[in-house]
Amino acid sequence: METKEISSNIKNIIVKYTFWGTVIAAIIGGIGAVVSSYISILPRLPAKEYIYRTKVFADKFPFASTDITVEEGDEIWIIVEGDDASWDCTGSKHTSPDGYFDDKRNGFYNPSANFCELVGNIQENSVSLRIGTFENFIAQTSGLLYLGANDDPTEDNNKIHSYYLDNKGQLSIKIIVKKK
Ligand SMILES: [Ca+2]
Repeated sequence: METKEISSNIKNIIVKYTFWGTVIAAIIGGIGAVVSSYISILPRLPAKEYIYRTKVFADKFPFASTDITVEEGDEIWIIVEGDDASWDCTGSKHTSPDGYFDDKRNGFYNPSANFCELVGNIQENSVSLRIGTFENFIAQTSGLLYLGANDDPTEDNNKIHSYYLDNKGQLSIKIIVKKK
């Protein structure tokens, strides 16, 4: 009788220790799993993104700075806000930020873009950009981002940039810069 009771108590103690041992092992294992999952998540965290809002005026030349400095390799989205956004580069004919359809002219600020298309450049190297209503690109140079309307920048009758003077309207622009 005596022997049986003792062995029974020992068995209970062993069971108790085994139970807590399993719990502690599970907790340590759990912490380890959490830590390792964080380590695997870290390299996949999203890169830093900056969102800006600005206005661009059709009659402004030289173009106004957006005060946004981009760096070579940054991914950039330029989005004109508003479904019916429009401006005017003739004084009498509105157009979307994509400009007057298929109206490209030599001597314009950007000859490969439509007349009155939203265009821009990145200073100091002055890399020219076609934007229109929406554009997504990787910056090929570093510098300040300038935006404006594509029109004729030549001087006329001693009036500086007179072809910009009849332009009307402005666009609300959202710019997203995702750092490389
Ligand atoms: Ca004009």
